[in-house]
Parts: sequence; C-alpha cells; structure tokens
Amino acid sequence: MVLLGSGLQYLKEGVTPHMWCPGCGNGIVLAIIFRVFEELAYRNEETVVVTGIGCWGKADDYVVTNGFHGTHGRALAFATGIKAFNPRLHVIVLMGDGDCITIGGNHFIHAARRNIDVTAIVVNNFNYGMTGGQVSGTTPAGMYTSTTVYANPERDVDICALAAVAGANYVARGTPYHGFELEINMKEAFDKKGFSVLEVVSPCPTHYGKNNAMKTPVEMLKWIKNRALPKAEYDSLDPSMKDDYFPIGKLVDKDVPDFNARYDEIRARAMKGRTA
Ligand SMILES: Cc1ncc(C[n+]2csc(CCOP(=O)(O)OP(=O)(O)O)c2C)c(N)n1
Ligand code: SF4
Repeated sequence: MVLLGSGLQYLKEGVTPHMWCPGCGNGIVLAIIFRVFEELAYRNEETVVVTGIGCWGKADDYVVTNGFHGTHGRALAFATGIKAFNPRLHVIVLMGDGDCITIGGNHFIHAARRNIDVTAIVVNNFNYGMTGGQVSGTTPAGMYTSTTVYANPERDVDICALAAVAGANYVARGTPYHGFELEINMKEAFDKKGFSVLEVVSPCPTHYGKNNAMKTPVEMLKWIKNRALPKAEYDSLDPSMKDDYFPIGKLVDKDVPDFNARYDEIRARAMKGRTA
C-alpha cells in the first residue's frame, strides 16, 4: 500500500535498497521529487526524467516515469531536444555539479540563454562523487579532494549566479537539511515556464566529508546547514563575511517567454508569409 502524500507510487518496484552511501543527500532529494510529482499530479506518460552520469545521475533507475540516461555533461542537450520536439512533456533534468557545471557548463549556459522549459535539479556535493571524489568546478578554493590533496587552488563557480546571469526564469537553492523549504522551491521550479534551476547543496560524506576532516555524515550535514542562510539574512551580511555562507531559497523569478513560445510565434509568422 502506498501512503498518499509520500509520492512512493513514483518509486520503481524492486530497486531498493538504493546504491547511494549512508548519509548521502541524494535519497532525500529523490524523495522530495516524488512528493512534488504527486502534489502536481504528474502522469508517468507525460513526465521524463533525464540524467547524465554520476551518483545523482543514477536517480533515473528508481523512477517509474519515462527516463533517459544520457552521457556525462550532456543531459541538458538531450532534455532540450525532448522538450523542443514535444512541449507537452514535463522534462526534469537531474545532474551532479560535475555533470552540470564542470564538463557540462556550456550546455548549462545555453539552456538558460535559450530559456528552454525544463527544470534542472543540480545536486552540488562539491566533488565528483561516483569516480572517487576528484575536484570539480564547484569545489571551494582551499578545500581538499582526492586530486587536490594539498588544497584546491581554483575558485568555485556559483551555479545559481551563473544561471541567473545566463537568463534562467527561476533560480533557487536549498539543502537536504531544509527539506520543507526545498519542497516549496522545487514545486515552484516545476511549475515555472522557462528554464528553472534548483541547486541542492548536498553531502557526499564518503569523499568530500572524509577528505575535509568531517568524520561522520552528520558532521558533513551540519557543515552545510551552518553555511546556509535565508537570502535576506545573507544579503545583510558584511561583504567580508559572505564567502563563508551561501543564500538559500528563491533567488530569481521571472516570466520571460520560453523557447517553445517564441519558436511557435516565429513559425506562425513564417507560415502566414508563405501562404499570403
Ligand atoms: C565524457 C566522460 N568523462 C568522464 C566520465 C567519468 N565520470 C563518470 S561520473 C563522473 C563524475 C560525476 O560527478 P558529478 O557529476 O558531480 O556527480 P556525483 O557522482 O557527484 O553525483 C565522471 C568524471 C564519463 N563517464 N564521461
Ligand atoms: S560517493 Fe558521495 S555522492 Fe556518491 S553515493 Fe556516496 S556519498 Fe553519495
């Protein structure tokens, strides 16, 4: 029996226990996705979950909706094709920070610029979890990974700031610790027409936590929780303190016409010109 409100009807049968490590944030994020699917009454045949490669990229193994498991860094390219061809589908793209920003950064910029009507849920655990905890484009400077054992000399990309400046209609950030807020922002992201991005700052205790002297999954989750501030509180910080924190909640909410709306308008004009 599936409890109403749990969203468990979207979980494939016979696939648990899942492959993620104890204390990983991925399971919490997937459970919230299922609840939001239920709240929005998404039907399996009109929903497509698109992934690339990585621990979070395995999420499509667990869903009963349509799934598309693509190649590393290219999930948004596949999702763009799916949505452009069939605008009636709900297209949800699940990517790790490596998938989305490090190898896939160029697709991310262009999906936002194009304002394609898909929702990207980016689980940012600050490293390449699946392949052993290597440095990623979102690893903060000075932190340790398996390939920066004397500390990362590079600066990190702010996923939300990049999405905003590139033209996304909706941008929000959350953490698995702030589950209720995450659910609200996820529902807004799914509902929004145009490109929407939800970054989830999430624990990878197995690699990032261990490499940075966080001995348990709880320590890693607390490390994230202590850095997350509601946007208004973050904005009021002295600039010298901002590097130690990140804002959570809704960051951008616009209604610029999405790619398919603009494409339809241009096509209608072109067809009229032809028959005139
Ligand atoms: C083109 C290509 N390059 C590299 C790899 C190897 N690879 C698989 S998963 C992965 C990193 C995944 O990291 P991330 O996207 O952050 O997801 P996570 O595992 O942390 O959830 C890499 C480098 C690959 N599969 N394809
Ligand atoms: S390696 Fe990290 S990201 Fe991958 S399942 Fe384990 S804790 Fe999660």
